[in-house]
Amino acid sequence: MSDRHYTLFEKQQQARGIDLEAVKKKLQKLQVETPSWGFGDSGTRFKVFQQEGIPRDPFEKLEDAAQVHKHTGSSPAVAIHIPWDKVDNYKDLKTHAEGLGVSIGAVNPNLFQDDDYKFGSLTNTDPAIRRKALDHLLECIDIARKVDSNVLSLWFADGTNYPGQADFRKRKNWMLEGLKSMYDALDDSMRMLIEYKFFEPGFYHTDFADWGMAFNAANKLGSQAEVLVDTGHHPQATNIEHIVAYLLDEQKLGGFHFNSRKYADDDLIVGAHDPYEVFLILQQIVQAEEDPDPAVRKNAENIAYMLDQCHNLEPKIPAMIRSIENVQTMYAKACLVNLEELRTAQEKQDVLGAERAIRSAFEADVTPLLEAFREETGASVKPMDAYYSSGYGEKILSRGKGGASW
Ligand code: PSV
Ligand code: MN
Ligand code: MN
Repeated sequence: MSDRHYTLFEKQQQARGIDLEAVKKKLQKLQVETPSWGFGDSGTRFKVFQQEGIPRDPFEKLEDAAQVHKHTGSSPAVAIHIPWDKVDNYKDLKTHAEGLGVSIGAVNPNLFQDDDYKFGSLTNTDPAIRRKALDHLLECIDIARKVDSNVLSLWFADGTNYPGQADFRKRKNWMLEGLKSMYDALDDSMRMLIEYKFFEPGFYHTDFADWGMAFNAANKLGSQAEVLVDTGHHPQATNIEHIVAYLLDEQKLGGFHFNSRKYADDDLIVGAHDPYEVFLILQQIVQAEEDPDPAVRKNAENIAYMLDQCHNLEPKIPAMIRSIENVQTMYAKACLVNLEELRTAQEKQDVLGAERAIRSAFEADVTPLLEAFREETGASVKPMDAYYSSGYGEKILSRGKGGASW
């Protein structure tokens, strides 16, 4: 992209009342964590496809994640999943990450892959299994301390398949009791993010079925508990940006798991199917970043942005690069909304004027801005091309097939 393109774009945006230098500062703060499990082999209920060159252990997963950050400049942390990323010495893992120019982000406990959790983890009728689940959560807090992470990211597969299978209210209370014990063990700097999902693997009910349930639990627990919005975990047509605005206003928006879903929890590349939805979510955040209320601004600035994706067919590293670029692109567009114009239209109840304020930003081509931004910050101007010509993808083929799963 030539300077000429950027200069022209800057002029056009100035004419709309947008200062691109301010947008670049905002882009600099947007950091999106990649999931370690997104670099491993993955598949569907029907088959896990093995790709060549998949990392064989958590150390190699970090190496691949570091490539994403090297080219995008915007994904400096990697979420880990325990026990998928279990190692003998977590300090070694942390040091390895640092040597690669990344850090370890959210620690995700796994309460769904043990036979004991077949009928629930923290919600199990058996107190010994509830205790085992709690012990795992406490172990994850300890791991978070060792890797210097302050985010515990919780997704529960707990749920049922049939009416009458379990007592909803007993489970609700067991869940809260377990979470309370976990909450009490958190360091002051830590926060726990509670994810919700309306179905799967339980198809009749799940114990955190929607944001309201996660929000209620987070409120009962205290200020270190917040809600995590996974974009793939809603029924079709849910207005996710409304949920996001609501949580921001309550200062309970902890973070995101970005991905794209067409039908269910598809975990596909974020923005692949509905970039407008991603844009509208991020626009709510940009608006909150400028809110007159400092508490709302503080929440907007402390959001943990993470990807939660599995690339079953496509090569993993470029898919992650594409995902980070997609979030960045939608965020840059969201920053182009003239908030004054939007507010004025809203005040005047000018429906079409307000919609135009939103839509005109979405329709802008932000390529000149992103390329200038990447050049100035030392990232690759064209991250995907740079990765493909780096030779890294060929180099890792020597790992062969049969790497780590998830
Ligand atoms: C399962 O639905 C899931 O995709 C959740 O979104 C979790 O965040 C993720 O797996 C990792 O445990
Ligand atoms: Mn998730
Ligand atoms: Mn999911």
